[in-house]
This record gives sequence, C-alpha cells and structure tokens, in this order.
Amino acid sequence: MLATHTKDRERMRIHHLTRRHARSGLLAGLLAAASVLAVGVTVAQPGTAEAAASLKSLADAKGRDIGFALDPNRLSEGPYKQIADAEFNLVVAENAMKWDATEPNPNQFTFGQGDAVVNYAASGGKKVYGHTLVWHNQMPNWTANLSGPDLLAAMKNHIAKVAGHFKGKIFAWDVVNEAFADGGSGGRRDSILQQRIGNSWIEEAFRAARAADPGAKLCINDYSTDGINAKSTAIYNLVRDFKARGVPIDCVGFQAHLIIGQVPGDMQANLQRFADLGVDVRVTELDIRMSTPANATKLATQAADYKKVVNICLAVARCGGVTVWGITDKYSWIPGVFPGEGAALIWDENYAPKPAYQAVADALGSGPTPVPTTPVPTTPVPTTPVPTTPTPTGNCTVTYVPNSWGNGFTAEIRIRNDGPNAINSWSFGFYFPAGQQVTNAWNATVTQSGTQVNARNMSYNGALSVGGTVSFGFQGTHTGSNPSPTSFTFNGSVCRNG
Ligand code: G2I
Repeated sequence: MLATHTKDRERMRIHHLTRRHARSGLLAGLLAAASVLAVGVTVAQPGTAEAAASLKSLADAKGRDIGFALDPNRLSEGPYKQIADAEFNLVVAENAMKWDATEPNPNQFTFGQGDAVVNYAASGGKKVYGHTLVWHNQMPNWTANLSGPDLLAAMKNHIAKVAGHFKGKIFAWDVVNEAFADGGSGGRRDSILQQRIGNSWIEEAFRAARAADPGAKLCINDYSTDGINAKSTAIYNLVRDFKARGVPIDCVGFQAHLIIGQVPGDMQANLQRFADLGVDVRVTELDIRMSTPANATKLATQAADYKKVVNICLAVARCGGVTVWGITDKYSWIPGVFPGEGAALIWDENYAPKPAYQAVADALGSGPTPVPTTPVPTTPVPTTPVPTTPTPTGNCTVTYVPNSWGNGFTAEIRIRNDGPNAINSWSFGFYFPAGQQVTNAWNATVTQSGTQVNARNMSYNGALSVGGTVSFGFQGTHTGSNPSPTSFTFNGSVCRNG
C-alpha cells in the first residue's frame, strides 16, 4: 500500500498524464492504474462512501454473495489482490481444490493451494465455496484404470479426505460437477464414473460428502443449464428424486458461461423451478464472452447481460449470489478453449473496469435494499439522467467543454457541489443529443446505454465539500456533429449550466 502522500502524488501524475495522453495508447494502462488506486483507497478507508461503492458492500447490503474464482498464485500481483480484497465477499478455488490438485497420487493429499485459498478468504472475512469434489475432468491419471468398485472406493475416500480436511471452513461444496450430457438427450455424461460405477455414483458422492462435513451445503453444478432445456430438466428430475428419497442435496449451481446477447429468456423461471423444489440456487461461474477484439457495442451488450443475470439472481429469493469465473480477462480460460473469443469478465486485461462492472454494481445497488450513501436533497433520487430539462433544482453547476476533431472528441466536465451538504459519492448523468459514443474516460467510471451516459466517482474523488468541485473527462466518437448535452443530473439534482 502506498503511503497517503505518495498516493496523492500518483493520482495527480495520472490525472496529468491522462489529460496529456488521452488520445494515446497509454490511456488503457493509466486508467488501469487509476482503477487500481481506486481499489486501494477503498481498502484504506473502510466505512466511507467509497467503500459503499464496491460490489462487495453492495452485495453485503443485499444479503447476497458476490464471488470470484481465485488462483492463489495471482495474489502476488498487486492489482489482482487489491480487486480481490475490495470487491468480493466470496471466494471459490478456480483449480486448487479439484481432484488432480488435491490427490495427485492415490491417498496422498496436497492441500497447500487449497489451504492458501481458505487462508486468503479467512484473512478478508470472505466465504469459501468449494469446487469441486468429483468431476470427470481434472481427475488424476491414476484413476484412469481403476475398476468400478475401486473407482467408487477411491471417489468415496477422496470426498472423505478432502471435505474432511476443509470441514467447517467451506459453507457449500460442488459435490458433483458436470455429470449430465450435452445436447438434447437429457441423459448422464458418458464419463468413467458413469461407465464403471453406474447411475448410483452421484448419490454415493452426496452421501459421502454429507458424512464428511455435515455442516456444508451440498450442490450439483453444471453448464448450459441456465435456461429450461433437456439438460437442466435432467438435473431438475435428479434433485426431485433425491429429495423424495432422502438423498442429501441442498443446492444447484448454474455456471452461466454465456455468450453476449444470449442470456436465456427463461433463466429466472428455471432458477425458480429449482428453488421451488426446496434447494438453494446460485450462479457459480459467470462469464459472458464475445468475439475478440471487444468494441463499445459488444461491451454495452455484455454489460446489459451481466445486469440481467445479477437481476435474475436477485429476483429469486433462494439465489445465494453470483460468482464470476475470474477477475481479469488477462487470465480467463476462454481464449484457450474458444480461440477468437474472450473479453468475458468485468475487468479487462489491464484491470480497468469494463462497462459490465458498473452494470453489476447498478444491479446490486438497485431494488428494495437501500444502498448507504450520504443524504441527497431531492426525493426520490433518480440514478439515471433526466431526458428533458425541468426547472433546475440548482444543487450543482456544470461546465462541459468539448474539443472536437474529425469524428473524435474529448470532453472535460467540471461539477460544483452547490447543495447544502458535503457528499461522499456522486453519480452524474446526461444524454448525448447526436448519438455520440464514449470510448474511454478518466477520473470517473463512465457507462453508456444508448444515448444515456452515467458517470460515477472513482474512490479518490467522491468526497466534495459544499462549494467543492470535481472534474472528469472522456474521449468519444461522433458522426460529424457533436452538439453538447444540455441537461445534467448530479445525485438526482438537475444542475445549472455554468
Ligand atoms: O472450463 C471452465 C470451467 C467450467 N466449469 C468447471 C470449472 O472448473 C472450469 O474451470 C476451468 C478453469 O478455469 C481452468 O483454469 O477448468 C479448466 C480445466 O478444465 C482449467 O484449466 C486448466 C488447464 O486446462 C490446465 O492446463 C492447467 O494446468 O487449468 C490448469 C491449472 O492452471
């Protein structure tokens, strides 16, 4: 952590450089650095409005989990750890607790990486979700030639030892992962577990897990089961059968490895039908990929999709939360498995938050649970810009200074807090009159949906005294004319144009 005065100098340097180099390739890296600083400040000042703006604090206020898949080896990378620390209240091991990682040789267990995940979570008060006790993938080589009875014995021993080792530290386990077939068959996956042990292997696994850690919730987890289809219905039938026969099962995980524009329209109904069977549900491995390279349109679609998924979970009372399958696009599994696709997470390769980050925050921050912020003078507080120009309520004065060239422009925005109170965070909105598009921003997190633009403070510039000012800016494109927006809102108040 940088000392405060060093941080101040660093912020000024970044502010200065971003202004000078707003059109250069340096911008992404600088914005990444700024976002990292922002996260660092969030950590350094718990209890401030900046802390209230993290995904973690928003999810905490909603009583839901916001999780991420952790590779403990990445924690030595500053921005990775700072985001992990600040933004999540739940951790799942991306690979560290799988069978090949924990039992590389028969009955010889290695818990170093798994323990690192648990210890990291404990140090930050985060919950740990266990992934995964039994999966046909990432099974150690020594299991390949076991007979049915030997494989069953090995599976039960593995569950006993692993769930036993982590007993009391893991609130829920993916006991069985991806046991059902792709396509429309509605049948089991043709794995060695299925071939050699037969249909009973799943319930054997659940019974062994309950015996090893009676306090943990036991889940079945799969992909392409987010909507209502043959595969999700096969799991639905299994859960119903287990419930009827008293086989222990408590929860169902929906991985949600999605593609932009393809959030299933019946996802909420699907989660709800499982919840109605008497199990908890959760989104366990969310990422939303696109063809690469990303562009503003695809990122906007992705943001809307992330928001949909979070809202779906929030709309289902038994949905425990949403876990994203990694922090940064830099380390996502997707490009390795789907060449030409990626950019699926909510921070880019440089750790800069993407529009999807704000979309997740917006979803977590909306709805019936109030987000703690300092009081603002008008009621109710619209978080989106006002499309017309009503009589200014005058709690703010705005100057908007564009600088256009060709089809590009920058705009510098200066806002003065004319309200009666000091504030600790702000949201600023307006509409573009001629379809302009923001491409990147500095000193604010800026998102755009259609013509509507919203900016939120970074961690370091949320606090404004009465009469205090804040500036931010962005770069954008236009199609030949670049008229300035005429009406601005600031924490719900319409501003005077200065
Ligand atoms: O495939 C995406 C996910 C689908 N659902 C279950 C998850 O457990 C799965 O996660 C991925 C990890 O994100 C990858 O990181 O599972 C992969 C394995 O199928 C993981 O990839 C593996 C690489 O294939 C190995 O080469 C590597 O040694 O990660 C290993 C550890 O870094």
